[in-house]
Amino acid sequence: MAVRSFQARLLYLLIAILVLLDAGTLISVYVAGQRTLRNTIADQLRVGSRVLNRILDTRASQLSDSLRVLALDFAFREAVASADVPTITSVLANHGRRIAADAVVLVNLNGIVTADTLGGRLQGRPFPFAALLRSAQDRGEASATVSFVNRPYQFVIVPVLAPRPIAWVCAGFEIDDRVMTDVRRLTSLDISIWVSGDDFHIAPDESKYATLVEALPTGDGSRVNALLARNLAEARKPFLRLELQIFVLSTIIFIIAVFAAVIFARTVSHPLQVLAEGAGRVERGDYVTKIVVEQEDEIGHLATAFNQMQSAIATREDEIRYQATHDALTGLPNRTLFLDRLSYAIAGAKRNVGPAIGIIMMDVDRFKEINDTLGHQVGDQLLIDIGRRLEQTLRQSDTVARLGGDEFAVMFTAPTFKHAEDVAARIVGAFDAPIILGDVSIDVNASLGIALYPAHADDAGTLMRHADIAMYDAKRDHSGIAVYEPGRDEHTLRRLSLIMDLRQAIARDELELYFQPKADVRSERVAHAEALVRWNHPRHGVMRPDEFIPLAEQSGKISLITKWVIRKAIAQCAEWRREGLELAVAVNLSALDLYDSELPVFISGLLTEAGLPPASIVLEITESAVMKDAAFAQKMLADLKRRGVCLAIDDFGTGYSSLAHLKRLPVDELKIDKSFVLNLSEGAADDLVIVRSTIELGHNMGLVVIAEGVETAESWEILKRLGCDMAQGYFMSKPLPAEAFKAWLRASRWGSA
Ligand code: G
Ligand code: G
Ligand code: MN
Repeated sequence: MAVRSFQARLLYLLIAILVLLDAGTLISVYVAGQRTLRNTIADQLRVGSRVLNRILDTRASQLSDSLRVLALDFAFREAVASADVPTITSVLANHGRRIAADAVVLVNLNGIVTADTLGGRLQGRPFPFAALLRSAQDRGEASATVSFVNRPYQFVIVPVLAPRPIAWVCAGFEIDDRVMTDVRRLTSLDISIWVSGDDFHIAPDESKYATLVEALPTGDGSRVNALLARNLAEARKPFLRLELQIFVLSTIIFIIAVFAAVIFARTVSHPLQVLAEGAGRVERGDYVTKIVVEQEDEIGHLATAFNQMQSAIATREDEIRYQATHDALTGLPNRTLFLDRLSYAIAGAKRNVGPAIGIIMMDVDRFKEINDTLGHQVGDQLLIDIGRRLEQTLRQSDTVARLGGDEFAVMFTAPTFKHAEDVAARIVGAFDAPIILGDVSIDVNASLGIALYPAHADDAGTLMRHADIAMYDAKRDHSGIAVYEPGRDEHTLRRLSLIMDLRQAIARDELELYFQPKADVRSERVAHAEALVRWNHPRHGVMRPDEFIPLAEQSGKISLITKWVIRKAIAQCAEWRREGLELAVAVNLSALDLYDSELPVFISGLLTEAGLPPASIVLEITESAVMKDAAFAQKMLADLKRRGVCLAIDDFGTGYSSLAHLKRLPVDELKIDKSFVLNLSEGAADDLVIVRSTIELGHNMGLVVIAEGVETAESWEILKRLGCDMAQGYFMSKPLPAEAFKAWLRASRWGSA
């Protein structure tokens, strides 16, 4: 806006200058024109006056000439000499008519009129124009303009010579229209002549005429005046044309100049406008778009300075925004930013019907104590490390924030309820290992409150409040994790608290191995014992792996458990051996264990340590685990096989193994899943076909085939008939604790060697 008005002001200024210039030119042209006009008219009038005088002079001398001819006429002279008045009068009349004189008078040397053509009106009287006569006496002849019978006249007087003057002859001519016409013709002036004292008077309109009044010389009392007048309109005509031309020309120049001024104003104001737009962009928060002014002048420098200022503002604003949205200690987003992102995520989820969002609020237990006993520096460092662990536990796209004090919050997409639990479990898992600060080892326990969008709240603020409530529930119940009330079903809570408990299970020695016999079908003797883990939970009692192995897998605990089981199984195997029980012990591996590349070395190491032949350990891997990443599993199994460990495919028939893959796997045993075996004794024809063909398949591939889930003697018999190598099931024994297993084996017919 300001720039536009600058451009306008510049333009107005330029146009004003142009208008002044133009007006000045026109005015001076007009003034000069007027002056010239005035001078010209004055000249014309002066010239007119001269012309009039010249015409009168010429006329006078012409009249004198013709009068002289009369004066020389012999008969006339004789008549004068003889004072023959009638003859004289007749000659005067004749001659006067010839020369078109209006009056002819003969004057004697005494100045008395002796004859006239006026009917003797002047006869005997003194000649009325004494001055004229005197002048003629002085110079020989004379002429004058006079007032005669109140009319303007020209009178000439010449002597009658014989040879000396004997009289004067005088002729008068009225100054009539012919004189005026001559003057008008020669000067383009209007003229009128009158006798003063006469009422004859033209009153020329001064606005239309320029006039000059001339008193013609008479030499006698009365006056003859001539008025010369110039028509102003006419006189101005050429000037008007010139002025019009100049006006048109200057108008054209003016229009061109205005165009030029507009272009100039734009040129000058455009870079300013660009600067103003740039400033406007900065005001709107655009710190990226630079000003482009390709000028080397002051405006160019201004643009450069402006761009630098823009970057500086951007940097500073970034800093300020960072400080405003981040926690100074940990560098994590603060409550403001967390709330912001949460609102944004919820808005996005609402719009796109996107995935649900989960938040977890976490409060470090007994942080105040830690702070008070170990000092603020340790406390600060602890908070930093906690933030770091949280970040490492979560995905890059998740948000970890410090809300203040010892309170943290995380936000993540939670497509399912279970997903949120997994995240909580992972967080708990992240603090299994103590945080080491200098020479202090700090066990971090925290209370976690979970709340989900859209299940628990519709907006960010409410969701955070709900997570907060859940967190205090967790603190109060010492449950570690709590979900906001409406979603707090038994199952979830149990799972979550189990995850918490699992951390301590190994340390508190709550895990135990049970053993179930695998008997050789032909010899009817126990050949292997399958180790099956149990968890003696302080509150829930003996727990089966189906319930806690998946939790261990989710919370990253599975490899710890697998290693514990393997160590325990090998130890048990070695112990039995020392006691004279030669049994191979089977251990179940989780699908995740196949990714633990340390496992083969770990197992070999333990076997060597225990002094056991590698084949005394059988590793059972489910068919689906093997098929999940067949190439990877194959490598892992090959490694284990090279080390002499026995391998079995567990739950065979439940997955979809490709025979091609199966053929390539370096396994020794095939365990037919119990779902095909359990109903064999009830004459399930389908199962019989499957079991029979599986046994044949296994044998064709050179594998030992074992059936699990053998509960009856009939099933046993069928398997024996089908040529199955080994059997496992309640028909022989349920899984038993190590001591019970040993006792059973000693007492049972399956064990007596
Ligand atoms: O016998 P029981 O009902 O406890 O076994 C249930 C399931 O748990 C079985 O499929 C068995 O393979 C699995 N299982 C038992 N012990 C372990 C173990 O130590 N590790 C793993 N990964 N699975 C086990
Ligand atoms: O890992 P595997 O799937 O082989 O584990 C064997 C599982 O089968 C254990 O949970 C064990 O308790 C169970 N089991 C063993 N024998 C029998 C049986 O005869 N009947 C039934 N129903 N379950 C059995
Ligand atoms: Mn098994």
